Amino acid sequence: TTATHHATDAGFTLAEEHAMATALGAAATGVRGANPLVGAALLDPDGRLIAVGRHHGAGTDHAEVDVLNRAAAAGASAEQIAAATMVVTLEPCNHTGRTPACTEAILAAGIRSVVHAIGDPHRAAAGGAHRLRTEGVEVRDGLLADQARDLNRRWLAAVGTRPFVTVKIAQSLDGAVAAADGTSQWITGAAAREDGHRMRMLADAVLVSTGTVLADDPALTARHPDGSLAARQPRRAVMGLRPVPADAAIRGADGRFHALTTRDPDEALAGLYAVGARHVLIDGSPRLSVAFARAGLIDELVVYQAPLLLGGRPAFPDLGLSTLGEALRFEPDEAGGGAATRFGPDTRLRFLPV
Ligand code: AOF
Ligand code: ZN
Repeated sequence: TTATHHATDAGFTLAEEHAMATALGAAATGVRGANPLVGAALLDPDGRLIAVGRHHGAGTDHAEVDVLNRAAAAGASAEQIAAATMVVTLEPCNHTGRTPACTEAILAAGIRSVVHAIGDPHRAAAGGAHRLRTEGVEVRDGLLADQARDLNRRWLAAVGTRPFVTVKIAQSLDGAVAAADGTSQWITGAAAREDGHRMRMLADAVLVSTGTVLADDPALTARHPDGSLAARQPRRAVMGLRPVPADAAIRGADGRFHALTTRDPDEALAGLYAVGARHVLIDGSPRLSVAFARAGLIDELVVYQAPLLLGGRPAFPDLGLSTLGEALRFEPDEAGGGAATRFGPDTRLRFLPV
């Protein structure tokens, strides 16, 4: 009847396509980590947007639950919600993980029509479309699938087999993470360091090399600016063949310390995956940064760049490359509020490998 009801070639309405684009935009405002970036929108039968939602990070509401809550908060009635089409960038999950299954939330809301962009390849969570169809819900998929796949391309490559890997670095303008004598406290200012602690709090495990433990003795806890411990703490992991001193700060007393006696990135990730870590943060450990870069295992690179020239020790020593053609290339990651963000005098830069 109206333009919004005009079906596209692939069997989607223009309104659904617009809603999916909106959901993709909402998804991209999230922060990468253990879970994919996911967005959702609810469309009324006339193709009007009722609400937009997104996933806010591991352990919090999934996008489908978020958009249902927002619709209700915006004043939509139960009848209006039941009559809506759920448009979501990832197949609704069919498992109770850290949060309840989205399929059950969709069914409980009485929704009879779902459009999603791509399937959920995570075996534990998959099967949502099948489950919904079994209950008589019309499920269509493939709308803007290329964009949805691209948004989570590194997560899709890792899911179900190994943790998502973030490498975080605090460096000078000339790419040094320590002076020639090894001093490195502090290259970046208080605001950047606070953001770095927030990253630790969101990760499942913080990983460094035995070399870093022996040189710096880091605690690797997530702390507030006043030095107190954050409510959520990552596991603290060290990898390498040298023994970790009995009094090393990383050991702590809370049982969250893991020693991985290997120099192989794949083995270390398998060890962390086995204890439940789905997002590993390699925090200022140059040797590990190099090992993971060479293994193609950096899913996200976060660089805090401070305005000073230091000479000294590079963030990535001995990458083993000799020509420009061999360079490991990255592209700016616009997700999570943008590829470049100022923290006081410092700049946080986020990249994804090309
Ligand atoms: C959805 N909607 O918004 C997201 C989904 O145990 P959890 O709660 O952390 O669930 C994580 C898994 O759920 C994740 O690996 C992926 O398969 C799926 N993510 N699914 O329906 C969402 N973020
Ligand atoms: Zn879900």
